[in-house]
Amino acid sequence: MEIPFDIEFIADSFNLDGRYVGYNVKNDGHINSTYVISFEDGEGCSKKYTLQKINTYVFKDPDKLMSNIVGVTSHIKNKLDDYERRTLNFLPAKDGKYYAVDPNGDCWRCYDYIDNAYTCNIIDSAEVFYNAGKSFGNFQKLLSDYPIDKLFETIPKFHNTYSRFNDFLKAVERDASGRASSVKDEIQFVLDREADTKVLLAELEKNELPLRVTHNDTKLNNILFDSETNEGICIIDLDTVMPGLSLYDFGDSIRFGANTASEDEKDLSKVSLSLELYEAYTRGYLSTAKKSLTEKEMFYLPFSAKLMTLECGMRFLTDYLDGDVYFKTEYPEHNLVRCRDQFKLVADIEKKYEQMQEVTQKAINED
Ligand code: GN1
Ligand code: MG
Repeated sequence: MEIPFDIEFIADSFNLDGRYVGYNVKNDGHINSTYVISFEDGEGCSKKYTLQKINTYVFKDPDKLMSNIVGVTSHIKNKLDDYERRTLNFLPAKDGKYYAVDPNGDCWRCYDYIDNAYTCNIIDSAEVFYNAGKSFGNFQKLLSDYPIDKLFETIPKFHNTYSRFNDFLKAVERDASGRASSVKDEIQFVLDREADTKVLLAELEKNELPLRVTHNDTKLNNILFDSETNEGICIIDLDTVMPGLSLYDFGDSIRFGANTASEDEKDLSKVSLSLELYEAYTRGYLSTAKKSLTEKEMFYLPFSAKLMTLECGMRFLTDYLDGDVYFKTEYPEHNLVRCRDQFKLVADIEKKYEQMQEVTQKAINED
């Protein structure tokens, strides 16, 4: 585990009430490092905050990043009465900026911790996944009138799958880690699907699919669920909120949440697409988002699940070839395990594609 810089010292860059008590590490994401810090007032009351080190290798411009996030959370806040538990509340540092820089040059941000809520990495209840779909559908709806031109592209071409494909080809060519010869089957798996990487981009170019404000990282563990009601209350990890296709968000949710195994399961026989979970998410998502979606967007829902899974697997493989420079890894083959997991899921989606189309049509017709 990474040894954090003095957390108390960093916390002191923000105006936080009470006396610092300690911190816990949160191990959810592959990009940023997250700590929950506790404070206490004189009378035994405690208050928690989330302190997060921004990964500036991935997000090169923290000012633009925080401008997007504060803009979007303020927009949501203005629309909701019970916003305290429904959107993140970022706290300015003492100098007024929404992040603080430590003596090592690392950037940190801080927001109120939302209590009595949980995140999940794997789901076995269709009801919770229905609620996940409802939450991301609602997020899309809340931001449907957010001015797209106020958003910075924090990671250019983030879900441009064809551009990701070309990055992958370059990584194969460079072979920086000397691993390319050991992953020939995985490389071929991607090459066989080059045509898929261009489908949605071609529709966007023809104006057949609309550009929207999207989250772009709609993993199940980016939703906070209420501990009592299991309702999805708050969407978190807003770093990649950018202009995008609604299909990126739908597809990425299915990729992660409708997998019967975790994203880094080594036993590939456990990896498959659960049609039951696919159906639950689709119904939940359409219950909140359907009115704002076009026919074409709905037509591509099953395809987006395949595409986002392929893209993510390709990114893990690219990073494996590059020598694990982007995603946090816990052991040397971690990115390869993740890649194989994603490709197994792509293959299973291809097998179940017609059934996914039928389920989707049924959910569209439902009202
Ligand atoms: C990263 O930060 P986290 O773990 O929620 C990544 C996503 C990938 C995901 C794969 C900024 O998300 O794009 O889909 O890992 N985020 C970034 O699990 O690259
Ligand atoms: Mg996350």
